[in-house]
Amino acid sequence: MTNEPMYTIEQSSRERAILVGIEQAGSKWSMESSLQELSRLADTAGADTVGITSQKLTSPNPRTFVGSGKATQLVNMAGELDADIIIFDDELTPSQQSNLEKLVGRDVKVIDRTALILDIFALHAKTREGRLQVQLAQNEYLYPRLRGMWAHLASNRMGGGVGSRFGEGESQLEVDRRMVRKRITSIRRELEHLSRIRGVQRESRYNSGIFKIALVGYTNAGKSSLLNRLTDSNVYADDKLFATLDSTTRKLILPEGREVTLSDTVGFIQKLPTTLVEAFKSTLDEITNSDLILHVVDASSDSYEQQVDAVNDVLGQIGAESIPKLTVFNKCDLLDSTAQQALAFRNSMSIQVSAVMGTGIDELITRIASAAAATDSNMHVLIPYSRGELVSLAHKRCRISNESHTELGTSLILRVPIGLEREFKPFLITS
Ligand SMILES: Nc1nc2c(ncn2[C@@H]2O[C@H](COP(=O)(O)OP(=O)(O)OP(=O)(O)O)[C@@H](O)[C@H]2O)c(=O)[nH]1
Ligand SMILES: [Mg+2]
Repeated sequence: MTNEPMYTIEQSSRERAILVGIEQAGSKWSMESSLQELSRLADTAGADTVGITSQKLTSPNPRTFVGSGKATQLVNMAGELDADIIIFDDELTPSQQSNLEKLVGRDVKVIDRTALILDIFALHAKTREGRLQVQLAQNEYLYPRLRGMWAHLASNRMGGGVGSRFGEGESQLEVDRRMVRKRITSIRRELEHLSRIRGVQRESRYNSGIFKIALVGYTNAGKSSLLNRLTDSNVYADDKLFATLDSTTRKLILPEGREVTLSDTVGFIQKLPTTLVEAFKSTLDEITNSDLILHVVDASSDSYEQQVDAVNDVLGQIGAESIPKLTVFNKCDLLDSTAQQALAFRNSMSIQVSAVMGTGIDELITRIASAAAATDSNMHVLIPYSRGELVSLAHKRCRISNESHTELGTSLILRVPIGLEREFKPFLITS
């Protein structure tokens, strides 16, 4: 199932990271699981976690995020552990980041979860559109931080590695506010152009009456693996966060012969930077324009409920909350039968599968077929023999319950997807 990795990070170039978490009352996520996830993000970006520290706070310190005592402790820790980078689990304000950098000294970078996620996106973006979307988000993030970052670059401390893949291919000269604004405007313009092209492609798919399904879910839930399993494809799937950035669409032929499309999409994560959600609007349109969302959930994760909430939050942000949704619990091969039963009991409308083992896939396909049929309308048409292509279209895209040949043409009783109704309307038998 797993292809060759799309990139490799040499062990020798891996960095040593210290993670910093804040325990805040009322948070849905436990600090431990959030930090565990941060460590996986760091790993994906090319840094090994060598130390973790945390603090209980009601609100962050405006100067250094953590308290001043903790900040001093962090400086010492960085020295003792020979750290290259300190990663905060929450977003730092530009001034907190710059104060912390001053404190910690020359050789250590200070970044936050957002910068780390942007970094991974930069590493994984493959298409022109994907790269531009990441660059847009990076520039938006960079803009208020320019002063601190500029001092950073000028003193040549960010020699590369995690958190420094900003402004790919840009000269130092460009790194000032005016240039960043200009860059943002020009990226936006190009993205709008690409988005229009994508819109036209989507429109033609809509007109073709194809039922569109989007695989949506928390990063690493198994969306790409499920796409591969359902469509016998070989898209990149890996035990890395954000393995997929660009959406891939594949055809799925249902047992009745009808074609639908299945799109793999970028994974979500808690505290997903809003700059990324905005920048990825066009890619996320793949979700908002779908007829059915398969919400893929990693049932083996201890935090699956929080992950479901995080995904639903983003779906709300992009205006996709009203699209019909089917929850697909994946990785059920990793659960024992008691856990499987409990899951089914608590989520009666959902379905359990294993993309890797292939269990539950037939049932999933049946559920997809009924969801696709639910939006269709019943028609009885008589297609003249001169319009044979319409009969072929019906076989490809509709569900036919009766087909007979008369003197005047082919008589079909069928369920027609909304997008195709106008093709068949002229041939309706009204009696
Ligand atoms: N045990 C088990 N592992 C699975 C299953 N489905 C996927 N995986 C593994 O989970 C990891 C992530 O799978 P992907 O398909 O890349 O997940 P994704 O949702 O596309 O992740 P991103 O693109 O990174 O957001 C891979 O190592 C898969 O082999 C499953 O049903 N069972
Ligand atoms: Mg994927």
